[in-house]
Amino acid sequence: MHPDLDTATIHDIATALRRARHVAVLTGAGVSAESGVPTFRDAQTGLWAKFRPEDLATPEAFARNPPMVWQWYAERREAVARVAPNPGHHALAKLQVRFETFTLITQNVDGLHAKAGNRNVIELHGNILKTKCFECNAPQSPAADHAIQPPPCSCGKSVCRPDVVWFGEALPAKAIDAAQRAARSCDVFFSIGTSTQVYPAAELPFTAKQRGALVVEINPDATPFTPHADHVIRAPSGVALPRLIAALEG
Ligand code: BV8
Repeated sequence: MHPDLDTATIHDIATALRRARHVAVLTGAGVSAESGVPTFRDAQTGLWAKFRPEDLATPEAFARNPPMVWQWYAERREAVARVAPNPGHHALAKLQVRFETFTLITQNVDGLHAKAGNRNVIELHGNILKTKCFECNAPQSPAADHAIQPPPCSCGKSVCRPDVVWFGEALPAKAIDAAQRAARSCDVFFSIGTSTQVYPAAELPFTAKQRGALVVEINPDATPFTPHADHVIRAPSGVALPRLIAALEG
């Protein structure tokens, strides 16, 4: 058993879940770490070692050097296509079917929650496997062999870009509205595998807490939200979530 997995905490959370009608979950890059997807805080490697993600994931970076940003995403897309959901993802898929209302909100762009079987995932920051027009935002499906240059868009006005939300760009209105509604109305809110530093997503656990939800943070490290959490599980999500499911089923 993981040294930081406190049985009493797991028991208390399971008891609260048995009474809950609406459970909401916010996930960050940490949930995909055990699938081998580097988190945003992990040091960049290889060609990208000299860049910070925040400097590449912007419309300005893409406009300045489309091939460079396109290649960064092409490499990440290839890496994501090779990985599989981990026990943390599978536990969240099991959790979804146990409640009257279950809202899964993710900052991740890797599509792993859907791959694990979760339905109606709210992708706040888009999906790296999808492409759209840089100019008119129309969905595009470029030929897979465009690894070096961003392909031209069918509209003929611009080139393709990854269908993700870059820093400085607004989140999809429907996604952030649904996420904020869930944070305001849920009984239990989980904040899992996020450094709680990227806004407006990072506001969600605070909103849930203010509106009276029981808020649980699952993260091996502390975050700015930690002091506000009702329960903190200092363990990897791939260990903590299956343990929580076992306690619920037990
Ligand atoms: C916007 C897609 C406005 C791209 C990403 C206040 C309000 C509003 C905005 C701001 C604000 N303050 C600052 C801003 C601007 C900015 C921002 O928040 N900057 C930060 C750096 C301060 N926000 C924005 O620009 C947003 N846009 O607000 O626009 C606007 C409004 C109207 C009109 C125009 C504009 C857009 C933000 C979205 C950026 N896009 N991703 C891509 O992926 O390439 S964000 C990116 O960071 C990823 O999505 C990532 O998921 C996300 C957050 O990071 P985390 O998920 O938390 O990951 P991180 O690596 O940080 O941490 C991992 C955690 O996991 C760690 O805590 C670690 O301990 C833990 N962990 C590790 N292993 C495990 C684990 N946990 C559990 N188990 C494990 N095994």
